[in-house]
This record gives sequence, structure tokens and C-alpha cells, in this order.
Amino acid sequence: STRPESNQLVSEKPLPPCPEVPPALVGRLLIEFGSTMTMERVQRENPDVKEGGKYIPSDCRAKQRVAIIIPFRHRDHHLKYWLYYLHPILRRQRISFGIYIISQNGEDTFNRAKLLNIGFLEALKEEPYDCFIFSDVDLVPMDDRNLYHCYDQPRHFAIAMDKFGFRLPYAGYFGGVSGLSKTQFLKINGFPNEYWGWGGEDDDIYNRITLNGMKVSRPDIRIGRYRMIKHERDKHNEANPQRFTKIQNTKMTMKRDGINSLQYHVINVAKHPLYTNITVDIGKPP
Ligand code: UD2
Ligand code: MN
Repeated sequence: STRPESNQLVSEKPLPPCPEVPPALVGRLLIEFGSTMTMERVQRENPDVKEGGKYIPSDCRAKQRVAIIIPFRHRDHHLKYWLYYLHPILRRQRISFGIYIISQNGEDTFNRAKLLNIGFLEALKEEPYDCFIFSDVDLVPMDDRNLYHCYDQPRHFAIAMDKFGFRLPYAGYFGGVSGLSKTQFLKINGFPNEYWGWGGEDDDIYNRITLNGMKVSRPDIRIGRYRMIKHERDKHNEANPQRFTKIQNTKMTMKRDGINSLQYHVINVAKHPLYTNITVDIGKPP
């Protein structure tokens, strides 16, 4: 063709909306963590991902823009598997997404929910995301029909984990992988910043959702299956003894503790081929 490139772009038809049921899905997946994984291999197998771990379907227009937020420290081994499995799944799901690893700097007590709050704000500084999916780095879905976008109500994705015998451990369980639209997230003032160490923060988030008149939505139990990479409790993420009393007080604390009280410092933003890493200083427990 002799036409200038800009003309070709103008004459191209706009993309159709992505179908409700993505045609490329395969259903149940074989997930295992036995073989050694290298970042080189994962990059080689995912050449169409844009720098910083961004992807837009090429054959249709996705309705939502999804930021996937992962709280992180010293889990490089898990991250390789997560990227290896999730990039192809998300592509088949025709999701338009960006992947954000929020890395806690230093060795003070870990704070998962605060890192997730930071991911929400930092992702929005880059793109106008509509939907936020919060995932542990060690959780991989076993079925690609578990679609990683947002729903009419806050979504709990990881409902049937291998470590819990593929059942929901209790009715109000909201751990592992969850997703809220921007509006849903802001309605609950984001997540609590004051849960240091392991446990309770997911129950607090569940309380925020129900106290604000929303209801958790979940996939079919046969579809919401997950494998968790086996691991020991990390150093500096000891069980938080305050968690039992704290989750009794969500109704009071959610108004002052959340996205409206979040304080942190960004130390570094690094664009990797398959993800964006944001290293942050979040302070330490009082
Ligand atoms: C459960 C929940 C999790 C969270 C946690 C309590 C499941 C599958 N998940 O996870 O959502 O509610 O209990 O806080 O039941 N992390 C690091 N480095 C660390 C510590 C944690 O990267 O040193 C991140 C990482 O993404 C990890 C996540 O935080 O997957 C949760 O920590 P965990 O895997 O140690 O806790 P686990 O499996 O009991
Ligand atoms: Mn885990």
C-alpha cells in the first residue's frame, strides 16, 4: 500500500466490544509448581505484554480497565509462577489490564491491606482503571472461567482453595483474591491500614462491605478453585494478636482508617516487561 499510515488508522473499523463469554477459554486447568521456572521463559512466552505488565486485547474493546494489585516482599519464586500462569489466562479472558507489585521496603512488620490501598492509588496515577483485583502472589486459579473483572457487587474469587479442601472455610471469608470496582472501593473507604502482621484484614474488609449495604458475589464453587504454592509463614509477618478485637470494631474504625488516612512514601517505580514494581515505605506498627 502507498497510503500514509495515519490514513490507514483512520479508515480502520472500530473494534467490537469484547463478548460476555470470551471464546478462547478452556475451562479447568492443570496447575503445578514442581518444575523450575525462570523469568526468561515467562517473558519469552508472553511477548505481547507491554512494558510494565500492561495488556489490551487486540481484537475487541474491553468494557473495564483492570488493575491487578499484589502485596509483596521476598516472594520472587512465587511471582514467577503467578506471571507464568496468569498472563495467558488473562489474555484468554480478553481482559484489559495492568499488573502492579507493591513491595514493602525494609524488614518491619508486613501490612498486606495497607499495601493494597497503596496499589489502588498508585495504579490510578497511571491509568483510569475502573476495577481493582487484589491477589496474593501465591494463588493461581484452576479454571479460566473465573473472570478477572469487576461485578455488580464486590467479588470474592478464591472461594475453593486446595489448602481448605476446595471449600469456603467460613461464610464471611474474603481472603486470597478479591475484586472491587473503583466506586465499591471508595464506598468502603478502601481497606484498613492498621492491621500489622498476619490475619484479620480480610475479615475487616468483609465487614466494611456488608456494613455499607453491599453483598459479596462469588463464582460457582466448581469454577472458583485455586492452588496456593505451599509455604511457611514469612518472617516479620507473625500472626497479629489484636486481630480478634479489631474485627469487632470495623463499624467505628472504617470511617477514619482507610484510603482517607493512608500515608506512605514511594521509593521506586520500576517497569519490568511483565509487571510494574512499586517499592514503598509504609512505616511500622505504633
Ligand atoms: C491468608 C489469605 C490472605 C491474607 C492472609 C492474612 C489465603 C489463601 N490467603 O494467606 O489473603 O488474608 O491469610 O493476612 O487464605 N506476602 C509477601 N511477603 C511476606 C508476607 C506476605 O509477599 O513476607 C504477601 C504475599 O502476596 C502473600 C500474601 O501477602 O501471598 C498473604 O500472606 P501469606 O501467603 O503468608 O498468608 P496466607 O497464605 O495465610
Ligand atoms: Mn499464602
